[in-house]
Amino acid sequence: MAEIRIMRRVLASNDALASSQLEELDRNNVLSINIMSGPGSGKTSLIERTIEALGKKCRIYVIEGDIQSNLDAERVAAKGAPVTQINTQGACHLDGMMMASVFPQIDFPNVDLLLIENVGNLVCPAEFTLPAHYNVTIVSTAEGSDKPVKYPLMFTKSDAVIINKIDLLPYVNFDIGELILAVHKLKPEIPVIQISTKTRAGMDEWFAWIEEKLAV
Ligand SMILES: Nc1nc2c(ncn2[C@@H]2O[C@H](COP(=O)(O)OP(=O)(O)O)[C@@H](O)[C@H]2O)c(=O)[nH]1
Ligand SMILES: [Mg+2]
Repeated sequence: MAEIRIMRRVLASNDALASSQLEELDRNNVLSINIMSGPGSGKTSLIERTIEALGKKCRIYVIEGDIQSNLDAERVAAKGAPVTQINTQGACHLDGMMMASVFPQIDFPNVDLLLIENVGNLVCPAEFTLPAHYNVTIVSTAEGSDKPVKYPLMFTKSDAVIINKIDLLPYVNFDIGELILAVHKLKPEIPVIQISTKTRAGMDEWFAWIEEKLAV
């Protein structure tokens, strides 16, 4: 019981921190999007394509979360966007304390869009609120279409779901109808956007989704 109480307190203090960080973003007119998925679903690839498509229209800043390495930050930097890598040293999610360690270095008055790549994991990232206006979950076709049923919190916390790697549909057992049905059972109105970051199919729908949020 004591453990449950401590966990509740940890989550409550994280929520408070994230909401004060969100206020800082609001003061600076920064739209923040937290991108979550299992490892390898295409978070970094989505960020790379987004920088290519929107990098000239708006000032993008990226925070990369990984247990170890700078590999994703190097990929993002190669696309020309400023980026900070957070290594969580074993933690399976990003949280407000980790954001607090990098926020002071970011020149928010000169940022329009903050993209946060969470640690690849379908469980913990959903429990730790980040300073984000929107949460987006990616499922790739290679993972199977049962993920919303197995990991519901991730999907109920999301504002959009992306199905990536649709170029692989002929080769994998992935039922798009089943996935959409399961997602809508958890959250009826949520958009489900089908893309391939490889062939770029469907990417315009994703860019339009972001541009609509940027315009608000
Ligand atoms: N076939 C295919 N591969 C993809 C697609 N998107 C990403 N990948 C590949 O999937 C792997 C993992 O992608 P990455 O963006 O690093 O995923 P992350 O771990 O979620 O950041 C890489 O080898 C990508 O090239 C896609 O739409 N189709
Ligand atoms: Mg990545």
